[in-house]
Amino acid sequence: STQGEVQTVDVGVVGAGFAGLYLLHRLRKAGLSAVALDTANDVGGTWYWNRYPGARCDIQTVDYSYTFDPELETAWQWSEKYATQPEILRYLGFVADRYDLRRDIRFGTRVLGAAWDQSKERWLLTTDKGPAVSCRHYVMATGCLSQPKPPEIDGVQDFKGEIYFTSRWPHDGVDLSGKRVAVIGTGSSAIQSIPIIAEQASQLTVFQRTPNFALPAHNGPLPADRAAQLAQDRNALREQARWSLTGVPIPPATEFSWQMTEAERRERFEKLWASGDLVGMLTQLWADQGVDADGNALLADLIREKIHEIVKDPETAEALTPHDHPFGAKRPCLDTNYYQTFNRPNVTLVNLRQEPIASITANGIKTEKRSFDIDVIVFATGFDAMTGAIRAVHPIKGRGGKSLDDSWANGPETYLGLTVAGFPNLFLITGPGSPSVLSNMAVSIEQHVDFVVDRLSAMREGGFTTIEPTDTAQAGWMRHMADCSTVTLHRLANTWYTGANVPGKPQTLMPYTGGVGPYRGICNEIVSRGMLGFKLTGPNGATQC
Ligand code: NA7
Repeated sequence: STQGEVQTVDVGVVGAGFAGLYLLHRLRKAGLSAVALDTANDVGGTWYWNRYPGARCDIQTVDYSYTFDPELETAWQWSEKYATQPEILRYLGFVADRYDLRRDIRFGTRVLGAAWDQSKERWLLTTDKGPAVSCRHYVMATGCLSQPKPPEIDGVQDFKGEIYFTSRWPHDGVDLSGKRVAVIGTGSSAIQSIPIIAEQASQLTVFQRTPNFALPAHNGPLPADRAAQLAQDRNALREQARWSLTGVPIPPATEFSWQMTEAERRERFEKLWASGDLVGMLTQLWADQGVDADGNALLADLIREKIHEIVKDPETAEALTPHDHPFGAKRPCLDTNYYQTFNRPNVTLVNLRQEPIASITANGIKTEKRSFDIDVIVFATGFDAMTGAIRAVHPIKGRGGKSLDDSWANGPETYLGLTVAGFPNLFLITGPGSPSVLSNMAVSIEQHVDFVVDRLSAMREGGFTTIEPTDTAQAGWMRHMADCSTVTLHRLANTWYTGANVPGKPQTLMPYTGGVGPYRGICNEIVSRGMLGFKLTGPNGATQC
């Protein structure tokens, strides 16, 4: 109901992307009233904004899909192994229509701040448009890579040409033909867009700070074997994904690198290189590649060799070759003709490790050694990952007016990456402390949404109105996070996983590295042990577990 300036619902949701849409569907089925607010003018979240040329999924799209409704799964067919952004956005629109979700979404609306009112046991979300929202439960479904990072380069405001961010690409596209284009950054967004921009621009100059590992996607129609497997036993495949390490139904390697001859290792590698499967390369080569620096180096060297084979100019090849981090410790990419693009006569790589950008000027970009005349600058400079979009709602004030900024001054602290001590009835979908960006997001999102909605239903049945993790449980989870992070190699790279890409951001490995299946097992066990680590209160009393 909307009374005066306040809309009153059971659950207030921020975000109408993959997570927000499924959440609305499940909440409605559970008989809970909800509204989702999104700054965008339509559904889609990250797939609404990231419309840069070449934007695609890099998990096979049959796996990057909702699995909650078998009928939905047969009603929608993906056209490619790795779907494009427009196709994924159409899919999310299709889902919104099919379950009639748009009527519960307020588009073009930013949530400005959120405050917990202890006397009412409700959150109040203030907005920049329309009524504020009073809700019992407040769910951030804001995504992990949705808050763009500012350019952080002097002189941007002096530039007279056009400026675009891959993460905010204009909806009617950009005509780059005949233009001198600069791309700043060589992360996934850059690696996907550079080959296409190079075909349109008269001249493309790529400004690279850190080289990244990329594998060929070998995109094409949905592979026949996967289609057949799915048709035969969809449920078993989905269940396998849910209990896997990464949320993708492929078995990890069990043999170690040292159990193979060099020839055997190379053969396995060549097979995976030809298969065009990022998760495959991350998990199926040999068992020690993600956990042991030596096992990893054997793989990284094979990719380095490939880069030198593809890129003709040896100096450019070497500049494109990562030496600073283990493969997989920074998010590797899936590409279509990325390295090949540097063989084009109209493409130049500028190695910022040798000549950092001094400033952006009216006509272009100046490094410490050279000046480049540029018509269009494309910033593919990434995101304030995992915490940026959560903290963009500012302030979030929990019990006793305590702000999330204070609680997270040394980095995000959560219980299960889902809840925060001192912030009753707040849930973070795929928040820091959960597998999130180290997994197939579709699988992790469904698991979190199911957990939240099942818990809210159980609370209603049990007569509880608030839920909050204890300080002890949260400290224990952070300890477990730290323990898990010593096992994998992610801690050995400065990346957006650790907050290193944002100046001044506290550095801590934010995603949970214990794996999707083990994480699911922990969540299930917490439920079966009477909500271990949570405190629930309500008119019927309180329980501290
Ligand atoms: P990423 O992966 O964070 O990439 C951003 C790139 O921009 C990366 O190469 C950065 O270099 C570079 N960068 C950032 N700031 C600067 C400045 N100031 N100067 C020069 N270069 C800079 O973001 P993406 O959008 O490509 O991908 C994000 C994820 O989305 C992707 O992994 C998929 O999971 C989907 P750095 O490495 O920090 O030296």
